[in-house]
Amino acid sequence: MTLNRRNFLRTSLSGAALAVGSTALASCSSKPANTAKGEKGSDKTGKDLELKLSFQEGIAPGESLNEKLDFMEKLGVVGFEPGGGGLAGRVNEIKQALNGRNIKVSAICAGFKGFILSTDPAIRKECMDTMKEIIAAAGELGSTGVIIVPAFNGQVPALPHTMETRDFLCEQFNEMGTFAAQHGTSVIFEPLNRKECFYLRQVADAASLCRDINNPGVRCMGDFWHMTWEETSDMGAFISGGEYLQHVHVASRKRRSMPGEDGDADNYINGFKGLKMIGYNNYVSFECGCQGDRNVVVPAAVKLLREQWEQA
Ligand code: LER
Ligand code: MN
Repeated sequence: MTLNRRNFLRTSLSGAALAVGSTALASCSSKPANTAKGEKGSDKTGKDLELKLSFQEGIAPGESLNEKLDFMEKLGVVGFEPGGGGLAGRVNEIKQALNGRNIKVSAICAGFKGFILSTDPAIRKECMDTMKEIIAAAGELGSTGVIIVPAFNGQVPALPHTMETRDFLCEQFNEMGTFAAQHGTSVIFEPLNRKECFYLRQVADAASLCRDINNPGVRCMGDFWHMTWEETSDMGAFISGGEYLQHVHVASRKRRSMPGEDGDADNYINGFKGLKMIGYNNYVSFECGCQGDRNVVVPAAVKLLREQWEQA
C-alpha cells in the first residue's frame, strides 16, 4: 500500500478498508463489534478448567535447559516459552530437551529484528523476514504462536498513529498470519503499557485488530504486568480478548517480579475469573524478574497462582 493522502482519504471517508491493497483482508475498520464473545475455547468451563502454567527460559533455576525443565516438571509446569532470537538454530535442541516430558512449547517471545510500523521499507522487510523465520521454527516446535509488538516507543521513526497506519498494520499481519497458519501456528499481538508501546495498550484493541484481520493465524494476548497499568478490569480485558486470546503473561504487580513477591498486590483472581468465563485453555506464562532465591520463590509463586485459580 502506498501511504499517500489520496489513499488515506479513500480509506477513511468510505468508512471501510476497501481501498487498501489486500483483497484477502475482510476489513480493517468497519466490522460490527459482535464476533469476539469468547464462544470458542475449551469445552470445559469454570471449575473444570485447568491452569496451564508456562515459564520463559530465565524463570526456573538451573545451569542448563534440561536442569530447568527438570525443575519445571517437578512443579507440574506444562509450558515452555523460549525467546525467538536464533530459534531456527535451536529447534533440535528444544525438541530433544522436551522429548518424553509433559512440557510443550507454549509460545515464542519476540526475537525478530526491525519493526513492522517503521517508515523505512527495509526495516519493515527485516521484521517480516525475521518473523517468518521464527514462525516456521515455532510451527516445527508446535508453539501456539509467536508474540510480536507492532512498535516499541523507542523504535523510530514510526508511521503516524492514524487509521491508514492501522489498515497497513492489518495488511501486514494478514500476510504474517497466513504464513503462520500454513505452519500450524499464529502471530500474537501483545499490548504493552504506555511507557513501552503507546501504539497498542489494551487487550480489547488487540482483539479488535484480530477481528478485523479475520485470519485464523492472527491472535492476541494479555500480560498482567502491562494490564496493571492500562486496563480498568482484568476480567473485562480478558473477556474482550474472547476467542482471540491465545496467551497470557504473568508477573508481580508492583515490580514485575515473581508473583507473590509484591504481597497483597499480587491478586490475579479477577483476571482468572475472566479467563474461566471465556473457556481459556492456553497458557499463563511467567515473564518476570526475581528478588529472592528462585528455589524458594518460584514454587511459592506456582502455589499462589494455583490457589487463586481455584478461588476464581
Ligand atoms: C515486554 O514488556 C513484554 O511484555 C514482552 O512480552 C514483549 O514481547
Ligand atoms: Mn509480556
